[in-house]
Amino acid sequence: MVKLVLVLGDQLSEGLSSLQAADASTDIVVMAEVMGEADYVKHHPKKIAFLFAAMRKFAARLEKAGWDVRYARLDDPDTPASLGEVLLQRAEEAGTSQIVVTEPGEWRLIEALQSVPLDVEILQDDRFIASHKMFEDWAEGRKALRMEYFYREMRRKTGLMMEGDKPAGEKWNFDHDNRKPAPGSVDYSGPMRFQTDEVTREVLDLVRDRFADNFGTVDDFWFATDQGQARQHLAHWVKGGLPKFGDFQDAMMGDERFLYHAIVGLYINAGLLDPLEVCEAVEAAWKAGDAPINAAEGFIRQIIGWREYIRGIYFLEGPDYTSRNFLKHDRDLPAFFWGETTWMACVSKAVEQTHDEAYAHHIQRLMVTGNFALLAGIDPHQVHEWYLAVYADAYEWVEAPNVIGMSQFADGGIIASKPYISSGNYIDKMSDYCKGCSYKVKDKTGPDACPFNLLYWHFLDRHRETFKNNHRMGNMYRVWDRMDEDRRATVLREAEGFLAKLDAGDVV
Ligand code: FAD
Ligand code: DLZ
Ligand code: SF4
Repeated sequence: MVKLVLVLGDQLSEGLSSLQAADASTDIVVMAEVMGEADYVKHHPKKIAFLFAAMRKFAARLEKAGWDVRYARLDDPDTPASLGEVLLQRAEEAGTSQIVVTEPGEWRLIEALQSVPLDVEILQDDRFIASHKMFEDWAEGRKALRMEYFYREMRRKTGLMMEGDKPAGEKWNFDHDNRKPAPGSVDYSGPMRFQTDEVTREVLDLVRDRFADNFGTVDDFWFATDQGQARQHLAHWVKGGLPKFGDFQDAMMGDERFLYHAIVGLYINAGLLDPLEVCEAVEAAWKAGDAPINAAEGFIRQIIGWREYIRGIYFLEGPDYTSRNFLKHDRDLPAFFWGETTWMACVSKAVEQTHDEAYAHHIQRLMVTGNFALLAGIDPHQVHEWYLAVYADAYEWVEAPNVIGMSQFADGGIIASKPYISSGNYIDKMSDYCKGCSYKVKDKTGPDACPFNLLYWHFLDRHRETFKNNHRMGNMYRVWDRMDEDRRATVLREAEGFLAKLDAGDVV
């Protein structure tokens, strides 16, 4: 019987397990732009445009390679609303009930496909280095699932930056060298920007027309939309950005949205770049003496360490992960996350850049917007839906553990051994935001006090019972307890005042 191979929007890889399991001379590839995937959260228009353009180009490439591809476009009135309905429609047309698909990256979609009344075979996604089994075996019996130990296994498994069974440079981790504050200027021109081609232009018109109300814009669209372009971008970054990637990985600058970051997450996650090919390019640059060891190791750790570990946690923890709320936070996401005015320059800059680019780098996500949401006690599910919607690289398998786990501590400490919180001091040290802010980062109390300063202590105080025995937080509590009582009362009162304004919808 003919098989239908369902290829999802983030499965644009020729080596995909479902394609390998099918026969180009008899089987049929099904791809579809459907409203059900495009609006279950209000994705950023650039993310939708990127995926649709890349899907259309990938479909054309498969056709060129001899596949019979049945591609449904969003603007075709016959296109159903969900992928399940598309499968039923195509199965009837082809007179088959056999479906093969590589495992989707979201429980929601896995469950939806499992409930389609056809013979749906779900294959492992072997574009990842660690299979579910490997991660489960590694996790089995461990008290704490710390990324660092998993990462070492991945170094051994891939052989990346290994000298025999020892890590290159005699250290597994060069993070110590990777914490420099914002540089005076950036000597890298940023990600490679591509002219829009005909396919992309058509998609941009469609997205402008159908997703006009979503947060974000398609203006100045520059993403790569096929494998060839993504590879050109990678080579450009390895040459210009990688050498200083490590040094300034944690830095933030108002006028430098990309600094030395790779901007490869969206391409890898959609399947246009293979994670190992990216790491091998970085390793080769280091071996050739074109990039220092702290940059190469730091980057490879993000991909074979963090990325794989995060995925392992998502599938290990199961479908209820996104509804966890360990700290019982229940405040609504403030309107300034959707672009309304805030006087906090750091948040305003991070949100503005997210609106324009569907991108913010790791420290902006973790220590600005994520830090604020955690300190202010925002409902983690709302935070999760925001991150899933607004970033071009966001799919639940990777977004949820980063948000629910790493950023909001809503999983109770599976990923993070302590909450990632900071006062304004950290943001001031790592960025140039504070000098243009209406608040004063040096003010700990008073009308101009930086809200991060007030909320930091408020968070620690209100969660004392939960964290007082966390040995990594002992110092924070000692500093708080040493403050004089009046001052502590003032901080808490002013923090409450700030939160009350937030709840009232006042501009803060
Ligand atoms: P670079 O900074 O150049 O890093 C290189 C690559 O390493 C990334 O492209 C990515 O593939 C990988 N990587 C680094 N850190 C992580 C991580 N923690 N988890 C997974 N991969 C990692 N990443 C996503 O791909 N999708 C998301 O939806 C996402 N949401 C996040 C939400 C929060 C709150 C936080 C703190 C992090 C999130 N990340 C997410 C991780 C990280 O911020 C992005 O991968 C990175 O910013 C993408 O930009 P880049 O390609 O320029 O990465
Ligand atoms: C994110 C996304 C969007 C916006 N649209 C589509 C689509 O129309 N068709 C499709 O096959 N996939 C889309 N995707 C990606 C899926 O949502 C993705 O496969 C799941 O989130 C699992 O990672
Ligand atoms: Fe952000 Fe506070 Fe600095 Fe303003 S002063 S930019 S709110 S950290």
